[in-house]
Amino acid sequence: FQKTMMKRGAFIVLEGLDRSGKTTQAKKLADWLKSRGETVHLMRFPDRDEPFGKVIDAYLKKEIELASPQALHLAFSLNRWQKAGEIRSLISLGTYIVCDRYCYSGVAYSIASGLDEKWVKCADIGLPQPDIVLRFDVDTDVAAQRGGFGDERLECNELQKKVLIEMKKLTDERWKIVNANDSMEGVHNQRRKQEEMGKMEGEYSYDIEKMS
Ligand code: 2DT
Repeated sequence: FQKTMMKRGAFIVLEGLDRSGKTTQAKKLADWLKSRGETVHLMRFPDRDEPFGKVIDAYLKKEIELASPQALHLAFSLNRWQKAGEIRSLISLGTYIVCDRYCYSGVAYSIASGLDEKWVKCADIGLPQPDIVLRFDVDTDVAAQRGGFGDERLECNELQKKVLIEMKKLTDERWKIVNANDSMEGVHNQRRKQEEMGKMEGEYSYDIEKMS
């Protein structure tokens, strides 16, 4: 008998500080992949439409309080777990997922906010693992020129510096660093070259082993 083989897609995560331009770049990357004939699904975390994401959204907008930073951390993680099945099936159907933030933001922000590193990493173990993580690095003065912070919680310079330190600690060989100080097009071209290096063809594992 003949077995039909379907090409798997890929799971591409963009991480970086606020105002590093990753949301814009996620869209540009998605358009570029589409222009090459791929099926692409844009995703972002927190996904503010999902039930736990609605709680996160209300908290970030200072509409509600949460009883503990641990509760907030778990809400961010639950928000991802709610999407885990969808991520797996989209990839197995050949879709490219371009995802603005993932568990690395979860871990980095929570550790930067003072939570225990070991505890923080547990909640995300077993989530679908990205094929590649692009880290958008931006200097704080360049970021400042791109406009001020909004009104949401977690938007403050002091926290951002700590987040960057934690994010760097999570960086391993699957990550690519993008110099996000460049212009919008410059950043896009850097990142495109990285995709063309063929990093996304490797074996795929669902477990975030590195985080255990
Ligand atoms: P956006 O500005 O990208 O919507 O993010 N955050 C995000 C966490 O603290 N933990 C997480 O797991 C995730 C995904 C980063 C809103 C803020 O939420 C932070 C900024």
